[in-house]
Amino acid sequence: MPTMRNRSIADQFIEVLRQAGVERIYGLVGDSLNPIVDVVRRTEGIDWVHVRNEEAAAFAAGAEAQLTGRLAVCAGSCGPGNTHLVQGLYDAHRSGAPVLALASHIPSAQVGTGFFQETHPERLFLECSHYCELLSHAEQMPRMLRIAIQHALGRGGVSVVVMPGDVASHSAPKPTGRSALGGPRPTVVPAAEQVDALAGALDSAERVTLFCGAGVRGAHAEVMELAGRLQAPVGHALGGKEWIQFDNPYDVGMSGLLGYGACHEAVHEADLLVLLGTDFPYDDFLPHGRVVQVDIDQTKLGRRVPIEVGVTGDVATTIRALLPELAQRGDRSFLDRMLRRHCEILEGVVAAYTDDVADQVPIHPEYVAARLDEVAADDAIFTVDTGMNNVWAARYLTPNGRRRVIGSWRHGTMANALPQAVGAQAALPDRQVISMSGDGGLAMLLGELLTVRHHGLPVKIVLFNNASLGMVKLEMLVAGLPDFETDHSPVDYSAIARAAGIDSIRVEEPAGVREGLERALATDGPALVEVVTDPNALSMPPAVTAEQIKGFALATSKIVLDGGVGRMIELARSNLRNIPRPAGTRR
Ligand SMILES: Cc1ncc(C[n+]2csc(CCOP(=O)(O)OP(=O)(O)O)c2C)c(N)n1
Repeated sequence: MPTMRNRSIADQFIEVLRQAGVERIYGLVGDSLNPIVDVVRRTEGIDWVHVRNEEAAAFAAGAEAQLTGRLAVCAGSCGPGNTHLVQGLYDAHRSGAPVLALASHIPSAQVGTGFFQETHPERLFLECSHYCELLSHAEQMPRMLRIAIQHALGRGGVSVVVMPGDVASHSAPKPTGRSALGGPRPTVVPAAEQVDALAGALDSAERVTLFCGAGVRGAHAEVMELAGRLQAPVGHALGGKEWIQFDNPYDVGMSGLLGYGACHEAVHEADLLVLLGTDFPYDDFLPHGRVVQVDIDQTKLGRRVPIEVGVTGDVATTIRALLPELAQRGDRSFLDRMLRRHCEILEGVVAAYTDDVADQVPIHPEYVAARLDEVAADDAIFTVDTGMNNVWAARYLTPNGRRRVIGSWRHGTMANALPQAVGAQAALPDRQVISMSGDGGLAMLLGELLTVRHHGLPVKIVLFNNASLGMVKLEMLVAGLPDFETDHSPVDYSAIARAAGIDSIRVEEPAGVREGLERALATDGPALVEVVTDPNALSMPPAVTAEQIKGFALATSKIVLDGGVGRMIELARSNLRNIPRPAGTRR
């Protein structure tokens, strides 16, 4: 270890990160970053995860932060190394993931001269960070780095420290010392008058529906109690699924473009909709009647539709404060109608799905997703590519409170799944990590196969290879456009992965799907299962406008307008069995 006297800013930087519990930095070494990388080389307890594109570094850090709740770090060298970070940082920031990005910079004496590789990182990252500052003077350390860390952890999102390579090599004029971080995020207790107002609104409504987003994390018991008290159906946005769609006798599925089941109806037929911890952006899917909202962040209140009451508070605490003010309702007619409707919808599509697809070639992607759900571990972590995989994950992955499912839900960028799997597996080496990749997504950051192999990360990649940008094909069809430039010539990705040193299987017949997945999941190291899937297996949103149908019909008459909903049907059926039956009546 260097003595106190010759400690550099780079040494100090890494020491502060270690104090904050950081165990790895995702990035690509080079020029201005080298002083930092050299300290990582010499320091116990912190590793360098060598990615092939800095975009992947930011995705990986974002995944680690989302899954662990702790600070995760990525780094890019000056200029192009920085600009590559942008996509992943947008994703991390919009997901509220506490990520620190070290944006290395050109020599400080050259700033403003149009120097080789010059960008202005402190402008570049402004929109995808809570904090983005230039560390141009050694005296700013270690304070500036600690401020950046506090912003990432405290506000939930990205902080960027921009540091010219020469500053990293300076000796540190100040001792590093120690400074405490803020600890876990605080509970936000709602104001009593807001809770009263919410109780008043609920009392005055006959039919209430709860609609849940990612903010219901940790509030499962409370939401169930509230739903039981109000006899209210519970729907969710994609972000809420993993926290609420299990052990849920009130489940009516999901709303939105990828939605299914009776959620849309329950949301629209309620005379009061309760938004719980959701910033669901598709206001077209929200009713314009009476809405109340609970969110930990006041800036989210009323930003999608006008609300009658807004409560700033965390969901569990708010519901606990609310329950004593609510009487138990006896009338379950609305709830039961919605549960029946939900089951009916699922029964309809499941029949279509199970009858056809077990023998269908090319393989129906929903068949793959359903098998994957069956064979994956109870505490598997799924990372899901943007594209049709969003639909398959939303409809087929059965949450249980232990599994995790992350994707680019808010930024909606392609190619997220594999690098997110890298971060998930690096941070949680004992968990089964499954990347649900599209062929477009995989191709976009294909080099990350090499990262997986290089670090021996036992990530399992399930590739839905439909030789098409399937989601865009669907968009074009819905808009009444013939699909154009969406299809690619076929590629054998299993051969590419094999050449990279990854165990690979290519599956072309439905009969091989389950076995292929099981074999891959049983592999010790990384494995890829490439399933050749049907590019025309499309999925329709639950509420389709006449315009959209017209477009769809214009474009093609052969598209299947269904969406099988695998094991969600089991929950729907068992919830139906819970409906109390007056003697002598049939369900
Ligand atoms: C970086 C980026 N470019 C373009 C898009 C628009 N887009 C959304 S989904 C998609 C197609 C994804 O194709 P693929 O990964 O093959 O998955 P599929 O939908 O076929 O399952 C595209 C082009 C995007 N979301 N992100």
